[in-house]
Amino acid sequence: TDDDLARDKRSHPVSISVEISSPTDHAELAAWVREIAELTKPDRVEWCDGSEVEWTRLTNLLVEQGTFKRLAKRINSFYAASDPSDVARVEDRTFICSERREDAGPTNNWIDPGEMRETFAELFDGCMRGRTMYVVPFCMGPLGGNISQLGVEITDSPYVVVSMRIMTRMGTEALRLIEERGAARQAGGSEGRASEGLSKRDHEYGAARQAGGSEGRASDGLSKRDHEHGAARKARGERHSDGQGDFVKAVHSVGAPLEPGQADVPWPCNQTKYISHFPETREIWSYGSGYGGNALLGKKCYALRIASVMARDEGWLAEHMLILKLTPPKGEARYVAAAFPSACGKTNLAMLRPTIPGWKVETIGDDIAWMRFGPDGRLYAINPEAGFFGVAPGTGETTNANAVATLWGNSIFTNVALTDDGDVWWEGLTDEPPAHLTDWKGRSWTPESGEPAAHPNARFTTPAAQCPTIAPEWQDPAGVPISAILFGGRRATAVPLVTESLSWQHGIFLGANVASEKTAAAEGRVGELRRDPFAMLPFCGYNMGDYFGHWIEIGQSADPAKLPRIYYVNWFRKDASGRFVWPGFGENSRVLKWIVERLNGEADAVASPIGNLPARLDTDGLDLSEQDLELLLSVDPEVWREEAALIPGHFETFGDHMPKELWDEYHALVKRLA
Ligand code: GTP
Ligand code: SPV
Ligand code: MN
Repeated sequence: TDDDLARDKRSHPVSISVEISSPTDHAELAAWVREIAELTKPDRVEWCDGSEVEWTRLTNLLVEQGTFKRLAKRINSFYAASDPSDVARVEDRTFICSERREDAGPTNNWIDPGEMRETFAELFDGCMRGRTMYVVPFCMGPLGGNISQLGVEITDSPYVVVSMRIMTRMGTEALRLIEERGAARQAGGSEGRASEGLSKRDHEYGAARQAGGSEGRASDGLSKRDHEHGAARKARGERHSDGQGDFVKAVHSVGAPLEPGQADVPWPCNQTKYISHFPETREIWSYGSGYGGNALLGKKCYALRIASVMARDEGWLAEHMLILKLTPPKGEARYVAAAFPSACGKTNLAMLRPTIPGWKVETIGDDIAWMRFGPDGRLYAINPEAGFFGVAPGTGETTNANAVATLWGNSIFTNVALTDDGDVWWEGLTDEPPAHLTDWKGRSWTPESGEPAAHPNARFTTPAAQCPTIAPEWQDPAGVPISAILFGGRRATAVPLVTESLSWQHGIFLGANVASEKTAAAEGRVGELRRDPFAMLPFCGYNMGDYFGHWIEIGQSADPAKLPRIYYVNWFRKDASGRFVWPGFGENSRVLKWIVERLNGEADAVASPIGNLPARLDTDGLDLSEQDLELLLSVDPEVWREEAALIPGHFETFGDHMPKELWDEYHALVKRLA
């Protein structure tokens, strides 16, 4: 607790000096590591190289400490049970510490950056005492790729280090890239970096935006945004010239210093938690939690919250999206990106096994997509991650056999249940549970126990390369060209199985209105409906109204014929008895088929007030009644007038940051519904 911490500090007013030998010639990096070590006062500092030797040493250490149990049944794999209070992202402890409150926007928690830094100066003072401080250089995206980005996470958690080794390109090679960037900057000033990191398309985009700004759009608030972008770009340029821009700085501590001789616990953490982001200086500071999204800082903190800000300033997109490759029986492969809120089916869709003959789905990514325009004017996406941090419950042979096959080894399982013979189990892995288990809280469990054996947000951490359906091009640094973007969420009512947007702008409108029933991926009440625009509510690093505007500008700067088409899907429609009407999972391939056929001009649609619906869906061999199909593919205008009536309240939250274009779409919808 805070009290303990305060007491702790009083009894140790010393500044422990740590021997830090830096294996890097990047002066700013070395200085920063020293600075953090002086603040946090660990017993040791270790630079991580990402090697197998290191992995073996750290996993052995984790087994010794009781954090990991080695699984007898899976090669090189481990079970971990977290502290029962540290099982999910903590959205109410997640902060965007922008200089101006307005830049965090109404959907983010904001703390003044100066105030936050003062708090951290206290909290982090001595917080790694008795522990090892690990320095983890990492690359998000294929090593050396143009869309890829670099970072360094400092952490006192070996669980985080070994997880980062699965989830990112971590270690020596990433460090070399940071050093190369530093050397290039010193040789060529800040221009070296600019031409390296930004494509020609970006420059055109910037120019188009400036031209647009002077074309008399001043009245609609866009010019204000443009000025802000300009200022941010300038600030970024300045940072680059002093070496601060070579990598994103991420500091993590579980917040549990150890007294000399004090025994550690299997899952150290602190009741006080802060997951804080400094968008202007591209920094992340995380305190008190060891859980994935709070502690693996390359993932949501960097690849979405910080990267969304970088993307805004540089004319690209950082999104909470899976990427899949879809090959029809005849014809060319298409790449699809899809944004669904946490625990709403991204991993499952990314690894889907089609039930329709001749169709093939391959996986590029399951959670995050970074997208930039390529030289041909199309939008190209990479998966910035190297592993999957997936929801375990509900993952089984019948739902996601490819995920199950990925998990054969080299994986970490957190908050699942343990079988008596040294394997893992969770609800949905098999139809019948084993007769006896140890549940995620370490208690003896039988099917009569009346509680799930695994936590509903239990997760596996596993290398993407092990996925049997991983696409050969998943590590292509240039990315893959996206043909369609899907939005969706859990909606028991109102929302059809699939809707095609009428235009890019209308597609943005659909994305801005995503609403979903809450899941266990974040702390809070499960089942409650909440708006989750673009599935980015917990992940957008700046004002969400500006974020909508950024998406609109992206479209306005592009050739409309080359933009992906936008769809809205809902696998979660329920009937009056509460049963899912759509079988989902592999059967979702039928919806993907309709989408591809639409892109190819081969399938018909019927107009509805909310968008285009399938004139016919391939349901051959599917056990689906006429009534069910009608429910899935129809729009009830009465229900939708009620849905529409909720939109102004949602949009008004964003005040004058809300783009006028989306209000236009709202009025057009109301007209179509009248
Ligand atoms: P995050 O990792 O939190 O971002 O989640 P995600 O979007 O990747 O969700 P995931 O694919 O892990 O699915 C979460 C839960 O939804 C699992 O329990 C799945 O079994 C369930 N689910 C996924 N797809 C479907 C579907 O098509 N129909 C139904 N009924 N459930 C699904
Ligand atoms: C999510 O919650 O969307 C996840 C898991 O993918 S976490 O990495 O914890 O954010
Ligand atoms: Mn996610």
